[in-house]
Amino acid sequence: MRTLIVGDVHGCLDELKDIVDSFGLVLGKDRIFQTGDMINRGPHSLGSLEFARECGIQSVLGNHESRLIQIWETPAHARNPKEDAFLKRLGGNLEHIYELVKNWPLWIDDRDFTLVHAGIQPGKSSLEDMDRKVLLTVRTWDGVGKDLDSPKDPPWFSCVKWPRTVVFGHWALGGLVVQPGFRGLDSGCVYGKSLSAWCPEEDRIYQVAARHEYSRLH
Ligand SMILES: [Mn+2]
Repeated sequence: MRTLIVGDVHGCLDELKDIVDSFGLVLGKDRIFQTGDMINRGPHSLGSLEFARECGIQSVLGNHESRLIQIWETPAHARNPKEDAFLKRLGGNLEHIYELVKNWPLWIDDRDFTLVHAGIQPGKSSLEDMDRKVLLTVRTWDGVGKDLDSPKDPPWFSCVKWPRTVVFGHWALGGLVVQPGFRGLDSGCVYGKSLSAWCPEEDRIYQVAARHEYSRLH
């Protein structure tokens, strides 16, 4: 049995298939996880979710899935234009997408790793005590958790001690992170860079090139 944890897919179905192939996933034997943000920005949100279900991929919730859930649960007449635009970008079948992501957990705590979308909260020793917004969106740590993305502050993972390897995504600009105790797997596939994954048993990074620049990094 091997394990593969795949970074932020963002609708890049072809690259998701490529990385599963390059790993040589054995269905029914190997385990496969994903860092969240499976949907949006790229071309195949629903296709990626359906493929993920076929392969038994277990995902944590990303900020994009969390936003979809929040908007979908808002009555249509109460949605603002930004929220409507967000739904439109997902390309239809929204009820189906919603059903597929609504029960994803905020974290998966395994014997060998802790999987979260963005990061874990410095100063807390229990995942239950952490702020949902931090788990879903943190990049940098200002000491209190007010500004979670300031270039003046250090990355959250330089402020954290954790008993297992923390595996996360969400920071395409920061790129792949391979440090003792931390694996950051968002290497910007949807921005035309690459899709990355980590196998804990082999301690090996798998990577496939993006076939296109689907979205602009800003
Ligand atoms: Mn994200």
